[in-house]
Amino acid sequence: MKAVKTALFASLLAGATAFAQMPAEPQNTKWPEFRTLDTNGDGQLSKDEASVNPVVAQHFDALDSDKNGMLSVAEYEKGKQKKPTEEQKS
Ligand SMILES: [Ca+2]
Ligand SMILES: [Ca+2]
Repeated sequence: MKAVKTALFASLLAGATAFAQMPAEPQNTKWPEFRTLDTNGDGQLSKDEASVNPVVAQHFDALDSDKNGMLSVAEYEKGKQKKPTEEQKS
């Protein structure tokens, strides 16, 4: 009887550990709100500001359509609206 209880406890513990390791929101963290990244609040994303998010940093040059080295809200929103499938096509 004791062995059964121990096995049950072990499986509960394993289940709890697996649950704790699950990421909370795997998709929605890819493109955070613009103002979250715009740490100095000037309405533009510099490369330094974008570098905190690997996905945004990766697309920075492609999104900077006027090539001024900064992302405006409009430029950033274009990237945000991109679907992963569309990124693979282009
Ligand atoms: Ca800024
Ligand atoms: Ca720009």
